[in-house]
Amino acid sequence: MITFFNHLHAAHQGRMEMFRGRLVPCYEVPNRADYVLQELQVRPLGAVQQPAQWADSHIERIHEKPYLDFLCTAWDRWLALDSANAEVDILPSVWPGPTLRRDVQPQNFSAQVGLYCFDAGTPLTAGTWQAARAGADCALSAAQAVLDGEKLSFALSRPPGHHAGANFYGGYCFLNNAAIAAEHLRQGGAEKVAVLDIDYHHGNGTQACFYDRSDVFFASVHGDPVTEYPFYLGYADETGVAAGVGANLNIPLPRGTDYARWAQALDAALDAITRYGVQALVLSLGMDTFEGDPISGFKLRSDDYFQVGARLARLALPVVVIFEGGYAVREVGINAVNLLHGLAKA
Ligand code: Q9C
Ligand code: ZN
Repeated sequence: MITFFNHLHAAHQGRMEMFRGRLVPCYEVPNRADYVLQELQVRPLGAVQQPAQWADSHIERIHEKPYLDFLCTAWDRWLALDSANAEVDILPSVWPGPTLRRDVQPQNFSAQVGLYCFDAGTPLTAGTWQAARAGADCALSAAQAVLDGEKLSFALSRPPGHHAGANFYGGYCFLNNAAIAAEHLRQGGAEKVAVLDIDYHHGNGTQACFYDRSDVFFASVHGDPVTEYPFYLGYADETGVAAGVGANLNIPLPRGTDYARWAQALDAALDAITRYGVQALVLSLGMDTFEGDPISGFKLRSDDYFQVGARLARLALPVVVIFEGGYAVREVGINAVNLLHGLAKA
């Protein structure tokens, strides 16, 4: 395995997120990635490298230009409004809900924040763009490694990506690293690829990126959106549109699901990927399925992740692993590295 890591991830350090009418400390913190790196040093799986610096054109294959322009200028515009804003992060307070227009971009800064951001839990901070951009470089380098013949690569970056879409952010995510990696595999010659998302939360952004495409199969096992974030996508009847009909598989599971039941759902997703017939896999690796996760509801234990990795290895596909969620910070490294060892050694 080859791992791509960039210290710039730590430049994204949200202070507070909105929860039940209060601002509470962010769950998506820099030491999440550092704990994984540390555990990879204890139980190594190959080289850890800095990513190459990739041109913006690779990111623009997934994200719209006006959205990227907003992201990379937002912090400076925020400071220009009031220099005291340096002490607080950007959160939206108004959104284009039903009957309101999304096809115009108001000049007002707060209005633009609400246009692009779909929740109040995703602070945009001084270093968000730099961290997210370096994360996309990790994803591109990891995809390139597989194109160059590696069996397994790992983009160890944050912020995560799977809730972000062509022109929106939310769920702690800004740039969709898994989608960027999948598209890079396609451009590099893989005719069909699959994205398998095993984060606790449905990867609404990734699904949206590929919903009308037959060349990228999206499969996700996640907490049932009827009770779990992101609530408004991730149901079993979402099977794709147009050319993408049959290329989207959602397996929602109830809060409280244990490993035995979760592993059945994983096997169903793996069978579907095998039947679809792809040349490479992108794994959106969220570790928030862990029983100790503070914001999630599945019951997987640390030892289970070895078996998860071994199950994934049965696909016998090259895999680009993208780090997503997982908020039990002290265990996130052990759990992620357990899975990677199961995958690499099987
Ligand atoms: N009080 C990822 O795992 N809301 N995103 C949680 C907690 C948002 C999770 C509310 C959860 C987003 C990548
Ligand atoms: Zn998650």
